Amino acid sequence: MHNKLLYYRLIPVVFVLIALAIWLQPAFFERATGINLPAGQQPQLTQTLKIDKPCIAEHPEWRTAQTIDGVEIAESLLCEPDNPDNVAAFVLGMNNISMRTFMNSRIAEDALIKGDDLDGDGDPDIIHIKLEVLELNGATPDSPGVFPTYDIAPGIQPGMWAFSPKLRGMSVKNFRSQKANAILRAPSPVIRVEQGDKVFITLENTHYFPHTLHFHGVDHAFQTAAGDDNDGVPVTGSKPVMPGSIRTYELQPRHAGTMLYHCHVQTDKHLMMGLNGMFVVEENKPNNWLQTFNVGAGHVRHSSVAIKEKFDREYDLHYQSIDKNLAKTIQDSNDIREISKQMHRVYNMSESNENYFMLNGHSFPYTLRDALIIAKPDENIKLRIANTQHSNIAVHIHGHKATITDYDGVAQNPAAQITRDVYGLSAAQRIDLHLQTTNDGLHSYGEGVWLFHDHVEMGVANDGMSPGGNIALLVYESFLGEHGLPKLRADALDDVFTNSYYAKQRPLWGKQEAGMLAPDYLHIILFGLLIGAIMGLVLFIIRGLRQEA
Ligand SMILES: [Cu+2]
Repeated sequence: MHNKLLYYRLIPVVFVLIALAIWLQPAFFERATGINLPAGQQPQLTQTLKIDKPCIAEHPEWRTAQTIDGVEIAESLLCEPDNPDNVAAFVLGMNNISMRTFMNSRIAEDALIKGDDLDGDGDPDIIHIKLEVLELNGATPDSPGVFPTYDIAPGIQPGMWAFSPKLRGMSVKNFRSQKANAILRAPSPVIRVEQGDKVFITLENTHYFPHTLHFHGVDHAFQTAAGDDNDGVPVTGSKPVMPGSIRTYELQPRHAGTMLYHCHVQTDKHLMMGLNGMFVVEENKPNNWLQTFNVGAGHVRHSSVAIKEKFDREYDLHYQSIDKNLAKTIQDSNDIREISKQMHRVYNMSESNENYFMLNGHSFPYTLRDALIIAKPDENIKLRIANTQHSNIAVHIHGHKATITDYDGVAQNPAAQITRDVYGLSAAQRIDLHLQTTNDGLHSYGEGVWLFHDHVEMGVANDGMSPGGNIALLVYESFLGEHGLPKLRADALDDVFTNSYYAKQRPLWGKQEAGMLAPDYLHIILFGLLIGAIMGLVLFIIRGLRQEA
């Protein structure tokens, strides 16, 4: 009788072993080793996996050099060039363009007004600019997805805000598309004015949060002529520009250089959400009709007179980063009170990470569409670089050493200018580079497809998946293919132009599922031993109980 109790007591042990065996079951274990997506990436999992075309070539006619309303617009060999009608409108002002140009742009008629020539040198000196605040990839009550969509890389749609020249019409491409139209994009546009211009910048706050404009490094008085806030800091000036209201800032910059502008309301979050842009003050020159906006940064297709005197090409390079958890706060709810609570009280910036790194509003591989530096041998190229990330950047150009001519918008004494191949920029810093493509073993090592990227390595990944982030290319024209993409190995981009790669569902080498890399022999052996132990124990119990009976 005593022994029979012992055999019954062994039965729960069998169940424990069975539970252990189920836990160790090889198939189950392989599923569990599949890479789990971080919370911020969950929406991508529900998308259909798709492979992108490296270049969509939507507007090949936008690439050629052309003259619109008398404005000369340089050729852009990029796969996704900007709309030349917008460039013409940004040079002349909405009040000086033809109806055809106006209809081909998506800009509001009061977004940019160019007025009197005060100094009589042939160009307008009174500039009225209207900016609004727009949201990308935000929550919408109309559908479970985000709206309007803006992919920084394949399948990656973080929530963002951007200043924009005041737009006209729909925020999307057309009635059948949820995609943001080409002007509504990251980063906030580069703004260009001339030394001595009287500039009036009106912020029309079309957004649900208060915002301001602060002109970082740009010569401006603390107060406007009427005594209103002109520095954009809610603590030292007026209350911020509340939703639905407007404020006009006034400046007449005396000093030329590469500067910034950004929102100064809870700057830690609003800046990282995308409310920052480059602000360039050009030297005063006769007949200097400037391209007031460079939407999305990148190639400047109508440079100033002073730049054309010294350089063959000019590029704006704007580095930005995104914390996926901060970006997600505007996607989780349609309720402004809830977004405000999550963003400003629950979210803790001191525990933040940067997950996505962008150059001119895109992360690799989309940087290949619109953020290339295209060059020819023996050229002089002007690069304006701004860092609006939290972290430092160390921009490195392969095959070249460029000269830093200006720091934070102030020219460096030519005798003290430094030529190097890594350019460090702390948060909010700017440098101007003179890139020479003379093949002399110092300034250039010759023609090719040369990488340029942040050498702080987390910057060259999309949420840890590399290659990604701010990787871009310096491509010589002789190495450029027909659609504005560099001539590369035929399958070089197959793996990265797919949303499954950045959703972490596809390994870099091979085409298998990421979760099925190799059998786990230790667990298979343990599983086998456990099954053996269970069977042995069951037989032992049955045999013992029979003997007792
Ligand atoms: Cu703001």
